[in-house]
Amino acid sequence: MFSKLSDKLVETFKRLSKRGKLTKSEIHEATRQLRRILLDADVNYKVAKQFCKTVEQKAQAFLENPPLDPGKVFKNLVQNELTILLGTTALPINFSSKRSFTVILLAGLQGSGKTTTAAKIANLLRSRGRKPLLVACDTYRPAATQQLEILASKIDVPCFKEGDNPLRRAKNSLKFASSHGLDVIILDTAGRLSIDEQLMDELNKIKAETEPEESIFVADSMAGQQILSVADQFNKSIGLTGAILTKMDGDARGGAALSIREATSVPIKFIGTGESIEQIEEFHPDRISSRILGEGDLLSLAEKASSAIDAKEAKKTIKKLEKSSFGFDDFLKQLEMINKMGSFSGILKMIPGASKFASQISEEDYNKQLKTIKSMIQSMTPEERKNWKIIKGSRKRRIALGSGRKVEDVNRLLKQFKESMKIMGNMKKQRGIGGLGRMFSGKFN
Ligand SMILES: Nc1nc2c(ncn2[C@@H]2O[C@H](COP(=O)(O)OP(=O)(O)OP(=O)(O)O)[C@@H](O)[C@H]2O)c(=O)[nH]1
Ligand SMILES: [Mg+2]
Repeated sequence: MFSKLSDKLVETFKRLSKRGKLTKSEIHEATRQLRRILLDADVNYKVAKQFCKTVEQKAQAFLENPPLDPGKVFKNLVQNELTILLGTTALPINFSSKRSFTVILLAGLQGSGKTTTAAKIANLLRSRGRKPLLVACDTYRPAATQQLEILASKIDVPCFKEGDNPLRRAKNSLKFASSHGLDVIILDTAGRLSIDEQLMDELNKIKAETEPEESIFVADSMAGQQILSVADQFNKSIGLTGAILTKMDGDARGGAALSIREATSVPIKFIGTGESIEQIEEFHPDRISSRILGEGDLLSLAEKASSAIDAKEAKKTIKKLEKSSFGFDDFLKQLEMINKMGSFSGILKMIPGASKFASQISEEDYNKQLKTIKSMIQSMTPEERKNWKIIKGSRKRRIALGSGRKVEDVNRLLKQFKESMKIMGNMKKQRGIGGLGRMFSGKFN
């Protein structure tokens, strides 16, 4: 997400820092570069122009008292303006205080990710103690209801499909939720290839019938600039309370998505960062701008961790680390938790200072190393997995043979394991699992 944009910005600030002085022409040159970088990232032209104008004006205020590190000043300015551009503060879901349930209507073009996102939101809200109901309001595409049903059963959330048209289903779902004690109703509607009156008419009828607290536009961030005009039209026709940007994990330059708030005034509520159910994040403008400027985002990482990590398991791990009885079997469990948090490079990008490694360790390399490490652990006996200290001489040879590796590889695995134990031991007060990263620092050829 935004990796190119991020790299180029960081480079511009570095260059400015090296110059060591801030003059009118330096500011002008830097904002010119900034504009080019934003346009390259597909930020809307008007939005980029206004953004750079503001940054240039604010930077000029520093001319009277030139700062020691102009790059840093410029970076802070850009970061602040970026946060404002993205909406300043996070806007969480607005839950009803009047009814026993809250209705969330999801709308958008075909294939934008509505159905997937409906399930992701249901899963997220359920993990926070809500009782969601997913409602299949797409009766046009034969497999649409089934798609939502499959996702719903995966996350163990009820899926409602009573009624032969979208409006009836939406209407019936309110009664069903009331009588079953469900408190969030998520309406997954049908998409169209482009905006048409019939679609808007149907959405307006559903809205009138269900009075949703949230009417959210689901935007495919890979679709580029067109999402701005589509969002604008949805907003004008049905009135939106927010937008969700899906597929932010893709190669798309992402700038169009970043412009949506400024160009349409519709606040961004969530971003989708992958195909699996857990890959959704609440949108926090300050955290995203921090991530774009290469500063990492520990808060979001901590939230991801808390939803992926089983608190009981985490406590057990800390105890084991304290008693130095953490073994390879525990290590495998930790890896599973990390996998639940998303891609390895995605996690690295959220750690301040580690984002530069994200581009050094490719997802492919990571997966390859993971496979090698797993194959060696799988060749260990249960006893060895519990107590790695007994792995010596002939045991090492057996493990190497069993996994098709060399004894040096087993030695390396043990060495890395020992080092990561040390790091984790030091981090245990912060309950860190970061030490596991050490396991992937040396390559197995
Ligand atoms: N990589 C990635 N893929 C996503 C994300 N969200 C959705 N997808 C994929 O996008 C495709 C379309 O998703 P759906 O949820 O079926 O989209 P939809 O808007 O319901 O589509 P229609 O009902 O046909 O209008 C699927 O292959 C999803 O797995 C995301 O955040 N990242
Ligand atoms: Mg769908």
